[in-house]
Amino acid sequence: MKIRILTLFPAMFDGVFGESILKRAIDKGLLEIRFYNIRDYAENKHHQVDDYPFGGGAGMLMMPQPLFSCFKQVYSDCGENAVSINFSPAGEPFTAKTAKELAKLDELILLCGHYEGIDQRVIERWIDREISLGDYVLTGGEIAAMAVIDAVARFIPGVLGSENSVTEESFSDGLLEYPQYTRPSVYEGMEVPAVLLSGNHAEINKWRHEQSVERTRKRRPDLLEQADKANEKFEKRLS
Ligand code: 21W
Repeated sequence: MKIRILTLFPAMFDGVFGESILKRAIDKGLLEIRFYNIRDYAENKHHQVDDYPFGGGAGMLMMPQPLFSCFKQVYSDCGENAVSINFSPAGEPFTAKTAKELAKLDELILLCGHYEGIDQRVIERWIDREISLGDYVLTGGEIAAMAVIDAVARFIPGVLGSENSVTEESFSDGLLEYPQYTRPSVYEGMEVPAVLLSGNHAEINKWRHEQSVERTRKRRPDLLEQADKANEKFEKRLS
C-alpha cells in the first residue's frame, strides 16, 4: 500500500515510521509512505497557508490555494483510484471495521489539518471520506493519521508475524482482551492465576473467555449489546 500524507508537520511522523513494526513493513516494501509538505505549495510571498474565517470566530483556517495545488500534484502522482481521507473531529468514528476496509486499498491519501480546520471547498473537491479518532479534541490531524496508519497496517498481509495474528485479538469477537501473564509465576508475592499453569487448554480457554466477558460487561457494556445483536441476527438466519 502506498500512503501519501499531506501535512504542515512531516517531522511529527519520524518516530512512528522509524521504529518497530511499521519500520519493518516499510523495509519489506509492504508499506510506502510519501510526504507532501503543504507549505511547499503556497504561492504567496510568505508561504502563508492559513487565513481568518469568514463570518468571524476564533482561530485560523487552512486556505484553499495551497491545498488545491498540493492535491493536484498528489493525484497526478497516484491516479484517480486513490481514496482520500481528511481527519476531522466531525468525521465518522474510526473502528476496526474502517481499518479493515482501508487495508484493502492500493493507494491512500491522508490530509492532516491543523489550526481550527479547513476551508470546506477543499473537502468538497478533494476528499472521499472524513474520519474522527473519537470524542475529544486534538491539536491537529497528524496524530489521528498515525493511529489510523498503525491500525490499517496490521491488516495488511505480512505486516505482522504469524505469531500475532489479527483474527485472534480484541474486537475480532467484539469483546475486550483477557488479562495476560508471563514468568515468573510469583512476583513480589503476586501469583499468576493457577488455571494458566494447569496445562488444561480447555479450562484455560474457558477462563479467558469468562474474563473477556466480565471485563467487557464492566468497562464496555455497549460492546456486549452489539455482540448480542450480532448473535441474534446470526441465530435468526439459522432458524
Ligand atoms: C480541533 C480541528 C478543533 C477543529 C465550527 C466548526 C482530526 C481530531 C482531529 C481540531 C477544531 C480527530 C469549529 C478527534 C480531533 C483534528 C483539530 C474545532 C472549530 N467551529 N479526532 N469548526 N478529535 N483536531 N474547529 O480533534 O484535526 S481527527
